[in-house]
Amino acid sequence: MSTAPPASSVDELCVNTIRTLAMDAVQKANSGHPGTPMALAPVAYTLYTRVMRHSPANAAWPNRDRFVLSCGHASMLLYAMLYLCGYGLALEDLENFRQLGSPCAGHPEYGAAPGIEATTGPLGQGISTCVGLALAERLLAARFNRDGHEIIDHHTFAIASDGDLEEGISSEASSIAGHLGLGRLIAFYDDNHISIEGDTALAFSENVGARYEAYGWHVQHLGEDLALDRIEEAARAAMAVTDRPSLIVCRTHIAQGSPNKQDSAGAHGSPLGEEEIRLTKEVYGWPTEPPFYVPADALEHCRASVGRGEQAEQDWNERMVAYREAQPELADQLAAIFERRSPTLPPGPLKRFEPGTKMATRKASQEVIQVAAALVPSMIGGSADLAPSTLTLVDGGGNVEHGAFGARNLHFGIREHAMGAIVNGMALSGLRPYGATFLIFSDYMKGSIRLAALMELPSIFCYTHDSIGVGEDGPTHQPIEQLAALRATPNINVVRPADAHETALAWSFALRAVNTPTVLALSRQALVVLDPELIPDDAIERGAYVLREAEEAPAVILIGTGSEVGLCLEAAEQLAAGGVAARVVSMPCMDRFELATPAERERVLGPAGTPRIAVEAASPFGWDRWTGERGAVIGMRTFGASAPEAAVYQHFGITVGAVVEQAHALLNS
Ligand SMILES: Cc1ncc(C[n+]2csc(CCOP(=O)(O)OP(=O)(O)O)c2C)c(N)n1
Ligand SMILES: [Mg+2]
Repeated sequence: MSTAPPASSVDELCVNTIRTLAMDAVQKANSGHPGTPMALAPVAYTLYTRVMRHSPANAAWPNRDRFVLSCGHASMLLYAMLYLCGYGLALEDLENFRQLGSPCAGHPEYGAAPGIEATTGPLGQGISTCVGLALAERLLAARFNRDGHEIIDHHTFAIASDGDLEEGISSEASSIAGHLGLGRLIAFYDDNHISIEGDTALAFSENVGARYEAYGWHVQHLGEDLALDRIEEAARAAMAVTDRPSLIVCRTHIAQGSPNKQDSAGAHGSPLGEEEIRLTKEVYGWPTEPPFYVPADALEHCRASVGRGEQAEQDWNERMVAYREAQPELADQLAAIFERRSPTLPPGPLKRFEPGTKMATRKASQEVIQVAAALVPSMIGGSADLAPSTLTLVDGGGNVEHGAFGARNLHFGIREHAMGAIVNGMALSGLRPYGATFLIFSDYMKGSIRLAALMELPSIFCYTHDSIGVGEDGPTHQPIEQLAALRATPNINVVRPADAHETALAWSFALRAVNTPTVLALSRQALVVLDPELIPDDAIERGAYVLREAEEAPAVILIGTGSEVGLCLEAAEQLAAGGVAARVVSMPCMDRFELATPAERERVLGPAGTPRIAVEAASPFGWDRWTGERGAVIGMRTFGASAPEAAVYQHFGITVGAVVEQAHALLNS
């Protein structure tokens, strides 16, 4: 006779195991969020054990269904699920929740443990990243699936909380997801009426379901009855709707089962307390001791996911064998994407330009994009309604639209914030995505740029109109502090090319990146094209190089980036005419130059004490690091002004004359 309990009680056992693990881990850490995992346990459990195709033994299986816990504060829900399903987390890891070095960090950290699909915590980011994941799935399916060979056909699941859906980024992302009809995106909305300050009625009263219907989503209301069969049915109904994303609204109760904390904001972000845990476990019919109790039956039941996953993966592998036979070239391309292989690109600039002519770096970028797009099929991107200005369209690439996912050019609409998260989701899927707008609007997407850096994704953020050189549009459109802020962020390479060739190298650099996002800062205005022989092939990797050597030992070193490099070159000529030997250093990527050895640094910037002048039409913040004790920085200390470009540069004293004057002042001091 079998001793296994009837199915329903195993389910209950598993759900309560998730709940009690969350309670106990938060209590032990004396920090964290117990209430939301307790309430959402039935949803996550149903997804992981009944609905999703996933392979715990190989969390990176390319055609797995994705799951993202957008409300990252409920991280214990994910950790409990990953542990129970056999993803490689140990119970000990859960016991070390929120401790140094534990894969179970306060919020899910991409890469910390197998099965964490994205870093979440800043509310709204997770579900918006899911739009990128779901879009990538469609883009890949359109490119690689062939009749009889449906090798890409996975779903993207998310759980989003009130905070996720209050945040503007999710509105932007959900709007475009509806517009594009991303039918394989399925989000559960944890409608628990609670956020940190109390009842959500304090600040949130719209009809969320109706809003999502207006976005073009398929919306279901589960109400309060979260019986597992109902959750499963709703998920399957959502999967059956293939032309629209789905929202499943669940009226949950935070800290469900806790006699004194259920439905209270107090259960959001504090341990329940030993006594309340005891009372809650009694309600669940759970042994009050020991903590972190995992019934063998629950573990065994969840671990069956491993075998099911292996089977699903094996079936898919067989399909891949047939696919490879039928489509060997596509199979190779796809493998490169799955493995997130860095594309092989020829050394040097991807395109040659005529030295001495003038060309905006955004214009050079446009020409380079055409070459790069031909070499890197997985390079897919677009702009937030500024393509005629950012010049980021791939010629003949077609527009990605509902039902036209084989195209190349994305149109994000005026949704910078979501564009950042969507680009990140695409990068998570192995594509080489880019998103473009004016540098000033990088502020709108800073949260996503930061997550790209934190997740170590090679997202490309292509920003044009990179300075007061914008001219007439005035201070609202003239970036000042953006470069400094982006450079201050760890693991971002900010590249501001001085001319068309540096721009070509910059794209090549960005596309080859493996675990660092690249920010490109490109000029609106025309800049003189430099002699490519003067620019080393690895100029961006090195970060800075000597572009113009002085005739003799340099008395002063001029350091410029982007549009100000040309200005430094002119100043050096004038100084030379006046008998002052000046070297010009182009520093397209300060972040990379930070990695230079002391010897390389001295080779480029001269020994300590050398007079140096940095010129950048932006905040001088951070430049003194390079100019040193006998240095000066010519930059912007205020917001800009609306006037023709030349007049603005003149007005703010970013001129050849000012550099020459500053050099003399330094040498005479
Ligand atoms: C962008 C952002 N702002 C603020 C926070 C801090 N924060 C964490 S959870 C939360 C709100 C909690 O409400 P809800 O999203 O409904 O989650 P629940 O309490 O229901 O789990 C806030 C404001 C955050 N994580 N991200
Ligand atoms: Mg809530």
